Amino acid sequence: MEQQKKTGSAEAENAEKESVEKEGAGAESAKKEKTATERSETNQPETDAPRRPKRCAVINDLSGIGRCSLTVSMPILSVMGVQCCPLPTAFLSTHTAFPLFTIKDLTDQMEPVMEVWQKLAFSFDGISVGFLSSEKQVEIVLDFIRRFRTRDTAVIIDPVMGDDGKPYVTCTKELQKKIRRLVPCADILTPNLTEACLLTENPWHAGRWSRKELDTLMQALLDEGAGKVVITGIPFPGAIGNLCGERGESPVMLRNKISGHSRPGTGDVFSSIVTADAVLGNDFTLSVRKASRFIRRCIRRTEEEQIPQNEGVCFEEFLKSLK
Ligand code: PXL
Repeated sequence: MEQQKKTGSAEAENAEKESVEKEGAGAESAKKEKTATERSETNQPETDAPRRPKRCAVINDLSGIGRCSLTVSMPILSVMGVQCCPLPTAFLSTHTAFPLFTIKDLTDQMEPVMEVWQKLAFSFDGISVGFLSSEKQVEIVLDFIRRFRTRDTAVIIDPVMGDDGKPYVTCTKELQKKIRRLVPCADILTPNLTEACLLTENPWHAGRWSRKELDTLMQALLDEGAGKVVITGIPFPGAIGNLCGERGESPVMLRNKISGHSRPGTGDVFSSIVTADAVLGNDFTLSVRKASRFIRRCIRRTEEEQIPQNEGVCFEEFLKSLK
């Protein structure tokens, strides 16, 4: 116990030194972002990291109603055996697709929380990023990744920007532009089709997408520096496709039969499963299959129960199947 305490305080001291050094190095932030493959070698994992359950920082909003973001990530990561450490970006009554919502932006809380986590020398096996409510939050996320990423950290970016060809009401043009800066940091990037278009400035259209159009979107995202990419929610007659890509390899289309209408929050369910699997070191393609099958089951049950569209998918009774 005593030994652990000593180790802990030595780590905290080191972390504190590093945070002071970082403050002095203001020019660092102006440098080009490291790509996913240019991992930081300066941040060392905690000495007890191998003995504890895997731990993931989840930077996302907390919406009281609507089954999205943290209310989805927390149970899914937990049931899959990964500790979920929320860094909330905003607190909302209901997600932004409801006709009414309150939103309390939490940008001013994020840096102090990050400081405390670093001073206490916590390390993360995963960093997952979702809904951001201000441009400043993108800078904070970049700083978070710079401080906490080690060679062994999986960084999963879900660029939550819009759906059905339209940006979400809180995602301004400026914020969309800023979120693009996160692409090179992603070991795994999980845009839907709308977000893939917004990130690459390609036009979105309704209906069928040719394989050539999809491969162009995929290549543009890989060229921007993402390690692995899955473009979700690609429409096929009677099915939904997810295009998985990785540098130097031909993209693979995985299709799953449609079980009902798409709903808010399914992207969050998807990215949470992919996040937990990445942190656990599980195969990416298998994880994408697992996530889309899980969502299909949830949508089917949600429709049977006639749950309103905006309330997302009732995943609760199926959580155990992710164990
Ligand atoms: O599921 C994406 C999402 C996350 N968070 C908030 C949202 C949405 C989509 O509408 O409004 C607050």
